[in-house]
Amino acid sequence: MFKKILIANRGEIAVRVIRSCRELGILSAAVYSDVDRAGLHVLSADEAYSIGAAAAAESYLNIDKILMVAKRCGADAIHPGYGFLSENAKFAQACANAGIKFIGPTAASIEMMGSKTRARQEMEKAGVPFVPGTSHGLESVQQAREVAAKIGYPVMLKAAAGGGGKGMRLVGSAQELQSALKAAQSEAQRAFGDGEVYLEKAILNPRHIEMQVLADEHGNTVYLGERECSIQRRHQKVMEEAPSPLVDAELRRRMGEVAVRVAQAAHYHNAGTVEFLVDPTLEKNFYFLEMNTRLQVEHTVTELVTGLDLVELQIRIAAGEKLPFRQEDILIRGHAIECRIYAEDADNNFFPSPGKIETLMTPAGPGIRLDSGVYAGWTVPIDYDPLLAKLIGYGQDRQQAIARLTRALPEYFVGGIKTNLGLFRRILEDGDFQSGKIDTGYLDRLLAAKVGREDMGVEKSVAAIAAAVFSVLDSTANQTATKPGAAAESSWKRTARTEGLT
Ligand code: MV4
Repeated sequence: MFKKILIANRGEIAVRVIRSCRELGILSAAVYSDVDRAGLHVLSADEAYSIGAAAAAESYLNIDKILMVAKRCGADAIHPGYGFLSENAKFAQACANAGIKFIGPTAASIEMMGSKTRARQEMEKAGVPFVPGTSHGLESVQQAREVAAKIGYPVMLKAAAGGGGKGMRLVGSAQELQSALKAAQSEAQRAFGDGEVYLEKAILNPRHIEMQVLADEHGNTVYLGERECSIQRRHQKVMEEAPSPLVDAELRRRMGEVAVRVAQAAHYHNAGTVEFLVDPTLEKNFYFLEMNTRLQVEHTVTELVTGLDLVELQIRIAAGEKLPFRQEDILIRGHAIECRIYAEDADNNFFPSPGKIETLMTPAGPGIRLDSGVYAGWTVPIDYDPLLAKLIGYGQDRQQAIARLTRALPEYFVGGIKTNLGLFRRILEDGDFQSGKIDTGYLDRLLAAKVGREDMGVEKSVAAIAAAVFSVLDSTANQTATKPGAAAESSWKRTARTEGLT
């Protein structure tokens, strides 16, 4: 087993990796940029090393600096977390060349999945169902027209080097195709330094469902069930759950077996995620979309419903151990829902809202897990992704997971900066969410339907005045906790007390 692992990341995921290191008796080494000197991951690790300026290119993306620190501190492995260098084939290769184990797949697997056209070619060979379209870059408008006419509009233009929704274009008709292709190609060139663009049939109102896989370095590959990831805004996931309300045991097995085939075709090892689009028809046709060759933000919901520690398993796999279970040993039990808590202003188009956290109160209790990267007094820097923490509710079924999150959210208070915490109550109370009617357009619809801010203000004031009047009229109001129907009344008083803190 490794003696020391360097974590090439920051925030909640660095803290998460440190926790598994500690459980395994492995020393952890953090790295930090100038603005992260007092970050929670720095305080949590056994050792910490400065790697440069705030700009990620100078620090968390600087391969040479990170490898230099790893050698200097005697780390025998590097965990890349997610984002930053986690899906950088050059970094994985540089680690291998330096004799330091990269906790993840090989550079070759990362490279194969990094090119979406290359991945489509390989998946076609492996007999994996994927969306109809081209598996090579488009050569001309003429060729694009021919393919689009054959598969039918609308079609989607995508950058081969893209992924996660960047550089994507929906094209409704042949007339739009020429200008859309030109724009997509130059955009891809600018964003990725690679203008290759391919074409797929567009699946309208799809669900985004992904399958977690684990593969050891001895040829064993298993799937750990799916995550429903349809609740997103501008390709940024907001809430994820496992299992998906849409997926039954049979569909899970079919998707899982395809995901394992994808991993095997990529000679994959370590933890990975196979993304699928599921069409909104009753047949629930599913199509391979891409494979993420890293640990994902939302791995937590899979951990809760499988009872496994994915980071521990990543480390064991990288150390050469065999998977300690077979497919038939993996059971999905209960239901988990993750809320991504971002430092952003929900009232101002979800604009990032960094700054100093003046007050912090955190939820706990039955079925609640909080993976956080912040503390009271910490200044959230503007330089990185604004994810502060992940609040995860777990229960024996979806209803209990919802009830626990609904209970825990008002226990959570972040003072001094804006967060999206208020959004989750709206989602949890929404009828469509509660009945599992969610697709990739769900959150945009919910936000479009929102009541104007001014109206909300009036409503709040009226309710607060009403609560005050009732509390005077009803002399038993101070015993509200045990009275039926007391929740609404006391919640206003609680709101008033909480807001008094700001
Ligand atoms: C699609 C699609 C419809 N048809 N491809 C967006 C993220 C990237 N991973 C792929 N994406 C999509 N690809 C075809 N052929 C719709 C999306 C899509 C989407 C996918 C997952 C989660 C949210 C999404 C929101 C809008 C569009």
